[in-house]
Amino acid sequence: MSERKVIKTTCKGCHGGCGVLATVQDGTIVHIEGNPDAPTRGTMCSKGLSSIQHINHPDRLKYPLKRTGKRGEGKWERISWDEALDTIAGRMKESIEKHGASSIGISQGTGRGYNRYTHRLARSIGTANIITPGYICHSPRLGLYGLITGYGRLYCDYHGWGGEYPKTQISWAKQLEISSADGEMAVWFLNSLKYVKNLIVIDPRETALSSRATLWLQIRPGSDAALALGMMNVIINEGIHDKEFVRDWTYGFDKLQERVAEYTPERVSEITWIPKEDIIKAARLFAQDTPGCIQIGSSLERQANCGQTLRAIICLLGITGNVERPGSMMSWIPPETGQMEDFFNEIPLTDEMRENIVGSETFKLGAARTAHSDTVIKQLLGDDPVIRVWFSVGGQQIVHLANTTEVAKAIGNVEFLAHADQFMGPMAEQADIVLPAAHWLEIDEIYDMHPRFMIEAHNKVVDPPGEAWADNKIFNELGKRVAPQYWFENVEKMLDYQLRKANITWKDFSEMAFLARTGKDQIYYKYKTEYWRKGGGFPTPTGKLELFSTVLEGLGYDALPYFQEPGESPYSTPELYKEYPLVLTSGYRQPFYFLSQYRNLPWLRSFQRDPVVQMHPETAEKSGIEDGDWTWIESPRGKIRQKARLFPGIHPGVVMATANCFYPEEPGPYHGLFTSNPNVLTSNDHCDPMYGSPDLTALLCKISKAKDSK
Ligand SMILES: Nc1nc2c(c(=O)[nH]1)N[C@H]1C(S)=C(S)[C@@H](COP(=O)(O)OP(=O)(O)OC[C@H]3O[C@@H](n4cnc5c(=O)[nH]c(N)nc54)[C@H](O)[C@@H]3O)O[C@H]1N2
Ligand SMILES: Nc1nc2c(c(=O)[nH]1)N[C@H]1C(S)=C(S)[C@@H](COP(=O)(O)OP(=O)(O)OC[C@H]3O[C@@H](n4cnc5c(=O)[nH]c(N)nc54)[C@H](O)[C@@H]3O)O[C@H]1N2
Ligand code: SF4
Ligand SMILES: [Mo]
Repeated sequence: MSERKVIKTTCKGCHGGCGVLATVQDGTIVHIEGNPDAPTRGTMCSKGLSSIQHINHPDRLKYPLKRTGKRGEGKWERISWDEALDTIAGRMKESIEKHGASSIGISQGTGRGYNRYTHRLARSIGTANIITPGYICHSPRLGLYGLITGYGRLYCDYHGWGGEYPKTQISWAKQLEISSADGEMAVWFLNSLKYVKNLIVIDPRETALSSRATLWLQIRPGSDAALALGMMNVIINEGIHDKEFVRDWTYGFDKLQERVAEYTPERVSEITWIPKEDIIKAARLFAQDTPGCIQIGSSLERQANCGQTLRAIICLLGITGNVERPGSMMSWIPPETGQMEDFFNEIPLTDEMRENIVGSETFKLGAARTAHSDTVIKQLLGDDPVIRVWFSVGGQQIVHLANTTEVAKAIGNVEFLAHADQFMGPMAEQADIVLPAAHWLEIDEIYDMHPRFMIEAHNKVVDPPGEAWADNKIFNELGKRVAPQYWFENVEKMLDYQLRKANITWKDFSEMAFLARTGKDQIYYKYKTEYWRKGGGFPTPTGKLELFSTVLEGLGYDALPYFQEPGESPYSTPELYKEYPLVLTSGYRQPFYFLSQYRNLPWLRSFQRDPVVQMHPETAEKSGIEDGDWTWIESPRGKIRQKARLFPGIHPGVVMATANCFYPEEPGPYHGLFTSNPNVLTSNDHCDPMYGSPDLTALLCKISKAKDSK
């Protein structure tokens, strides 16, 4: 038998991070399992474990392709990498000459470990028009945490390195055990539950976590800011806030006290549909059983009031002293390499780039470093769009943005679109050039999805199919053509450069598999040291944790948190509510899919063939819907079909649709994009004033039984 070799690597089948042992024989992977010595302790999920099926999938893109027919007609011709990259670079240069660098949009989907390349490519050519779903996923949290810590990354301290685990944990619109998202891994969180005293789940649906929680608050989607304000009302009125921390380290407590007085438990109960007693109980547990942390989920960021929701939650953390204390919210110090984000931050964002960001005049926080996607779309429907050349790597705006009908039309109007992916999905179908991208088992790369306390190595285990390239190679080779001074002779040199501060090379790191700063190497209570600021304090204009935000005030926003109804809701649009009597939310990550991915993998598809909409049995009965029926879900924008799943754990006034879905097996160019995707129903007209986030997870709908299936 020929030799078997075990290679250590890292999975990014989701936002990633599980350490992996991959066994290869004769250039083929024969086995995959978790690496017990990695920080993720050998755990892996179904998505990572299905990677052998993924890499060998017959539909993998293998060669660069050039469109030969009309856009979306599905006629392609194989071309060389040189022709593909020369064409893209040529179109970029032409557009820069005619319309300026801001006419180039660089896009990605959710983070897949290459965010730093998207940003570096953009900045290296002089544009900050980066189109990402960040403004509906994670960035609002980071931006608003940034008002406190200057840096913007606060994570739940699940690790116990400071001698304590969180005693009270709030899981707020989050299924961490499934989604492993946003800098955390399920395994760390699940381990911390051994030590937790109170687990509070805030979710309109019963979840795996709510069934074991001390308290489950079944909230109306989109009303979370009111809940946070109501909890603060209770805490401050009962005098159970952290008085010492508030006195010494916060700014604007009196003004906050005045503001939260408006949010009595009675009023908040009406707004949120949560019993008053439960609001009071949650407030008391969180304030009194400290330390505590709040794991925020991105459902809160896919709403047009997300900025103030997050501000309110942050103030709740502030008045309970749950920042930088062991077992509370921590901002981790990176390993010796420094933050991998330095790779793009070292190219300054100039005033010119900033001024030309699409949407920056309106959404002062959301479009401060990246473009506002919905404005990009609206402009593309008009005569004079800013974005002319769009370079897209992973991520399908056509699937993930609000109002699919408009988005599909807009993307069809882009002057020139190139897209790099592993498969031909609805976004790739719209492109002029398609580039084949490698899978994580086929690349050498430093993995740093979310800057945290560790970085990990993706080590190439097998060759990619055909001529597919690693994304980092695609960025580097395109970068060399458009802004050579910022790019590298080859990928290895580029990786060495990113590791230089730790005095190691890519070869060293590849063998190490990960580099982490853990335990005693982390510093708690940074505000009591000079870590952030000479003489101590928070890195804010006042040196304090700003409950009243001087930065927001300066930008012309309300400096104190408040609650605002979603654009469409039982209370903001009562007339519409008569016709559309249910609140619709979407998302609820499933363990076997990652957004639109993996529906083409037979094993994963077997867990849930069709997208399902969860509804309460009483709600279904009113419309004559039975479990398993195909069901119409309608909003003023359109209608889609999903299969009904009757679920007593969901609020009877709420339905939950599966998001980011199309049918890879259906014909192009859209692959069933309009059949079941909830974004056919969502609106891009009401957006959060700070971040520009539209209401993807809080709108109105009606349901009825569909006669036919798809
Ligand atoms: N397996 C898997 N993992 C994933 C993903 C995936 O598709 N599959 N997607 C990745 C991505 S991009 C992201 S952003 C993360 C998201 O990960 P999470 O933030 O955990 O996201 P969801 O599971 O969509 O939503 C969490 C919970 O929010 C609830 N919810 C919906 N609306 C509201 C509301 O208005 N208020 C409150 N309080 N709760 C609400 C839902 O019922 C759901 O149980 O997961 C990442 N990880
Ligand atoms: N209604 C509603 N809309 C939503 C959401 C919701 O919950 N409800 N969630 C929102 C959120 S949080 C997010 S983050 C977005 C996500 O939206 P996207 O990130 O755009 O997700 P996908 O549509 O799955 O597109 C991902 C694409 O990247 C490709 N891909 C995967 N890995 C790689 C890789 O390593 N390299 C390359 N080149 N390509 C790769 C996949 O094949 C796929 O085509 O959707 C948002 N839209
Ligand atoms: S949780 Fe994410 S990183 Fe871990 S095995 Fe699953 S897909 Fe891979
Ligand atoms: Mo996301």
